Amino acid sequence: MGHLSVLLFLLGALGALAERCEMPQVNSKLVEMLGQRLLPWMDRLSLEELNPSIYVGLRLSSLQAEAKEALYLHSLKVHYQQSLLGSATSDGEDIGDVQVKPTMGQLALYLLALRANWHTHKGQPHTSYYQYGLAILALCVHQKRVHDRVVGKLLYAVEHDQPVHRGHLSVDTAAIAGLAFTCLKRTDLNPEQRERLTLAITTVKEKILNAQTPEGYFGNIYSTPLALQMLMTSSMPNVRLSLVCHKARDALLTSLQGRGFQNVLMLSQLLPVLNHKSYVDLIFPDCLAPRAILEPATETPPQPHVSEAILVGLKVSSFSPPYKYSVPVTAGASLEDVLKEAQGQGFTFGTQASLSGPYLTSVMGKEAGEREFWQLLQENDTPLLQGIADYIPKDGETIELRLVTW
Ligand code: B12
Repeated sequence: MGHLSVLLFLLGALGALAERCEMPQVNSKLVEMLGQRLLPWMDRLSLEELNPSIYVGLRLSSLQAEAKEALYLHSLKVHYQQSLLGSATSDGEDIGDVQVKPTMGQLALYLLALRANWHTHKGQPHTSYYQYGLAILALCVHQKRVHDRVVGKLLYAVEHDQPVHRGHLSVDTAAIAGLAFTCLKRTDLNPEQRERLTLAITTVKEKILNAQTPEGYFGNIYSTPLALQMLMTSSMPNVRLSLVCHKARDALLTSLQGRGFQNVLMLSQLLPVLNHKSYVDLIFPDCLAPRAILEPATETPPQPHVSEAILVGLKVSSFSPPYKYSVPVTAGASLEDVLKEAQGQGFTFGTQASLSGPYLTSVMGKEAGEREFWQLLQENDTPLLQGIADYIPKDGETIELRLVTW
């Protein structure tokens, strides 16, 4: 055997060891049903409800909302251009409840949305690493080079294990950083960082894989879509990636049977995965891929038994004396409904609209400060995996609101 044949043989053998994270085909009816949950949001064009993540998720899915997509993108452009012009002149002042200046992450999602509009081909911490990574990713898919120092900061964070939240690795943050690194590697926009990028991509993947739970999730149910987006981007030697990803997919599919993916932002991160796509595919979007036209859902979802009255405990220990009250609500009420109901009983709270829904910003007049947030906890000190609008408390359950640092 000549040297070349030996080399080819060795490469072949290595290739055989390297496994890819491939998502097996998902039932198209299920995908359609998930898309139908997004569809009504395409008609919500008010400033508060516009959400660039929805547009990106749909465009990377196997579904399309025809003319609604163009109108949605147009509304995004009008809103973001106005708010950017506004922020240039008003220095990010708030007008009523509406924040004029978009955050780095919202801007990043907007840039991803512009890129996801591949028919026209037209077309940046005092922040979390998630939004920092999202911004680098968004600029990268637009093939806009950022300074090595900017990339270096995110690389350093991953190399030194910084995207952690209260002692735990934030899988979502690691995944977004990994997607940004993958994009930078593919576009070779920062050639000086090539080696560090390659190593950091491997580090992120290993961290995500180590975070797999016995059920199959990476981190938790809601970080799994972004984790899968990241794992799907390339093969890994010596890792049973396909097995690992199958397990994650099965866990996701099981959760889809329940109330798992009601949140529209979560859906927008999941749909690309079910279509074997990641945000990195926005470097070269596949304009020719067929996408099924979404029709509104005809079946009405089963209505909960609304008449049943339940009691939900509400606890705020951050005050002395601590606040504790049993709130009467009807079964199926959200945690937000519980908070509203408690308002008549000496309780007050404030929220701010976000892409994930209403975010609890203040409790009993106490605003969460810089790097603080009002955490939502179950009795055994377990943080809720859903926000106030999505979480449906059970009869007799007590929810604690606790001011913590992040
Ligand atoms: C960073 C982050 C946080 C930070 C936000 C602070 C900050 N200034 O960055 C902190 C640690 C405070 C946080 C808190 C919570 N978070 Co959080 N968070 C994220 C993360 C990693 C990125 C969000 C982001 O920057 N998006 C990009 C920008 C452009 O969008 P944005 O809308 O402008 O971002 C704002 C909102 O997302 C808001 N926010 C952050 N988390 C949550 C959660 C909910 C439910 C809502 C309504 C808003 C919200 O803070 C962002 C910055 O202002 C996402 C991961 C993901 N996959 O999306 C999880 C994520 C959104 N969070 C989640 C959860 C569950 C929570 C908590 C409810 C946890 C708890 N038990 O208390 C709380 C919110 C409680 C409340 N007060 O309402 C889940 C939501 C799942 C779901 N079903 O919707 C996610 C997906 C993480 C996960 N995998 O479990 N979070």
